[in-house]
Amino acid sequence: MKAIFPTLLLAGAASAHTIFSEVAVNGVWQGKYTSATNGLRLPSYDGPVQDVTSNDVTCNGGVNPITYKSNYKIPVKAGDSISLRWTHTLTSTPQSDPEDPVADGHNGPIMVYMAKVGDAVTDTPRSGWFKIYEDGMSSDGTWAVQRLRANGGVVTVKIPECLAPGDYLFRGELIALHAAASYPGAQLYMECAQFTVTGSGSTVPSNTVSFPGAYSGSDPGIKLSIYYPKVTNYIIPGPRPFTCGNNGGGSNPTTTTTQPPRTTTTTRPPVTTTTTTQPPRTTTTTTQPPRTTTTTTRPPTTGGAPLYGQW
Ligand SMILES: [Cu+2]
Repeated sequence: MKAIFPTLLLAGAASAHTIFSEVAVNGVWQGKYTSATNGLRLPSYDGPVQDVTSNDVTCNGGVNPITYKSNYKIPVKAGDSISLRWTHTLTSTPQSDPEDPVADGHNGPIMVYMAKVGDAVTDTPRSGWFKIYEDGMSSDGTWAVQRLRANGGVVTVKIPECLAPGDYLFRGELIALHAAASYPGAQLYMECAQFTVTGSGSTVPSNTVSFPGAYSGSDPGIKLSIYYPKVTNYIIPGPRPFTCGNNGGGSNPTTTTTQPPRTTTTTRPPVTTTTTTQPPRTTTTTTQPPRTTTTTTRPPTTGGAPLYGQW
């Protein structure tokens, strides 16, 4: 929070938080906070959780008490497409509030986790969480949160097709890193949706983490300055996403074992693309000077008017 950009932080950080406040299944929105069948556990206050060791990181609550608790489980099928809508407050819209879905400058990653439970309405599991989606910083330096803002607060993910039927909690998480240079500083925003998954899959991912437990205050993705030096290779916290057919089965890797594959996977497409098609490579080279220019322009930007609206 220390005033590298005092004006902007005062304008943006005091109350400009966010809530994962609505779910859609295959494009059909399930209802806002006033709906008893929205399947969500919602706080009325949009504040963050900053202590990553707190029980609040599971499904919020505690510092942001859950005031709207649905007793409904949203029926979904393995393979369905699920949209998450973040809003600045429970009542805001992008039309009514410039800080909806979240204030400009609350940059950071967006992740989705699931955990199989006995009863999605009553259980709040600490363990058994597997990640199904993550978006951090892309190679052009833009953040998941910027993409979220550009998309009206909506992120869409897919329920893994191989998942075994049953009740699951579905945990959407956005981390704002504008004040993450010291710990606690990163702002974690998470809510849980209650699902009953149907389908013919049989996989219960075994490569799971706990909340709390998945993150530590010293994680490079939790404690970092995103301003200086400018982040170029953001490391998203937690495990890499579960994918069907890869590590789907029984006795499988821990978080540590899974991480190398991720690097390999991430690296492969670029290599293949570059090797196979040389024109694209030229395109890439052409694109790089502009990027450098952008970087050079940023410091002045932060001092004065937000040229790109990113701070
Ligand atoms: Cu905030």
